[in-house]
Amino acid sequence: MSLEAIAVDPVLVTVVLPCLDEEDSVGECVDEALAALELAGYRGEVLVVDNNSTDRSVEVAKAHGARVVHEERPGYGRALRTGIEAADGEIVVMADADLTYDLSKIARLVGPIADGEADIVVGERLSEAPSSTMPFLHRRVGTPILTMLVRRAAAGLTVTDSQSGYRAFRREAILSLGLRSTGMEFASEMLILAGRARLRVTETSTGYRERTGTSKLNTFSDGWRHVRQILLLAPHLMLVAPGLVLLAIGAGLEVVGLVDPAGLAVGSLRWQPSFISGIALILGVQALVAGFVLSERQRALTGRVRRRRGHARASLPAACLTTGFVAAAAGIAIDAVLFVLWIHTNHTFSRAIPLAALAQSLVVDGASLAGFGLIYPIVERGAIGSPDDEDSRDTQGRDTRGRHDQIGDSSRARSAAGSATVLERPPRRS
Ligand SMILES: Nc1nc2c(ncn2[C@@H]2O[C@H](COP(=O)(O)OP(=O)(O)OP(=O)(O)O)[C@@H](O)[C@H]2O)c(=O)[nH]1
Ligand SMILES: [Mg+2]
Repeated sequence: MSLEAIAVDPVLVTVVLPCLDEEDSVGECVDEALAALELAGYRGEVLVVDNNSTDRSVEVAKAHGARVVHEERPGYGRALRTGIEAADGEIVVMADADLTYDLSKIARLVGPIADGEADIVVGERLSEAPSSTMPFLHRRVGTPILTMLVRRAAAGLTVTDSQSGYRAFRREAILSLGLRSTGMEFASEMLILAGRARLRVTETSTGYRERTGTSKLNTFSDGWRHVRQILLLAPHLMLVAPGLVLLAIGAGLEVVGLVDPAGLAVGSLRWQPSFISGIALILGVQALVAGFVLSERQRALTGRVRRRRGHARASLPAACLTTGFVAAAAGIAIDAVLFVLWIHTNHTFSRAIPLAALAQSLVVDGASLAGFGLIYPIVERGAIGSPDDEDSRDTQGRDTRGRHDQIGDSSRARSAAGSATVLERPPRRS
């Protein structure tokens, strides 16, 4: 093929395969992907992203015609981010190098994107996967729960398998999301941010095959990384909403305790709701405070700080400090009254228990709120008197700390061709 022909006919599809010690399967994956691209008539390449594999993965991948990128820093998400940045194609397909995804079905994923009908197409695994391909815990517990959370965090996304690692997308659209995760939680982060950016996300069934070689997935630590990622991106979902529910339950049970101080009859026993009410009120406030802190950090990192609301936010710590002191003082006052009544009367005051529970919640919640109001402005500004305080905000007041390490960052893209990442191209297949 002449140089002119290559110039007018650029690579359309890059298949990115993160690879860590997959010598037994990576070659077959590369073959399958190249054959599928050829069959579909797409000009394409296969890009294997290696993370210091200790076996012959790199050698095998190159021998089968893949371009290989070395990423020094570990992690599935990190490898994919490097691969997407290094991809030549305007459409990227991501998959595993372990033969689980049927790469002969690449056209099903690429087609809607090439036709301009979607920005991301997810290869759904569960409906056509034999039960032997996935542990029960992943299929019936982990994937459905994470998918439910991802869908809610992404506002309106309709995918049924958020944990599939077989996806095709417009490279530019994904770069514009500024993905930052380094591990398996990359899969959740991509869909949540894509949903929020109103990218067109669709799904097509691609099945799932039994893995060759050893899994790199750790059910619990990687599961937790997903949950943590969703928590950070959607604190309203996992902290603010549960916090409000707990507050409502706590307040409701406190009223029940005051109305009927003898407690509720449960069979031959009586249940005193004041204790659980105190716990719910305390946990509810803690969840709200944590949710607020996380959503503020999230807004700052994504630059979604609006000037008009900035004043309301600035006064919030002061409001928390005042409310906290008032609540704690009210709790102490109730305790003092109960103490005086206890000293001066010889019988137990019937509403003493619900009132003592309320006083306890007010003191703990008040102290938490006041502590938050006191500490938050200091934490938000960074170290007290830090000379970098001013430097960490850009001209629109956005927090720029930590923003360098995200996909699509141009300086990082440049370094990808430099020290951390070394690109190696095999001779092009004719
Ligand atoms: N480059 C690189 N690749 C990784 C890393 N961790 C995992 N991979 C690759 O990413 C893909 C996904 O990892 P898997 O172990 O298959 O995880 P999984 O698909 O969630 O789990 P299984 O269902 O057991 O396959 C595989 O091709 C791995 O070789 C890493 O740290 N660096
Ligand atoms: Mg896999």
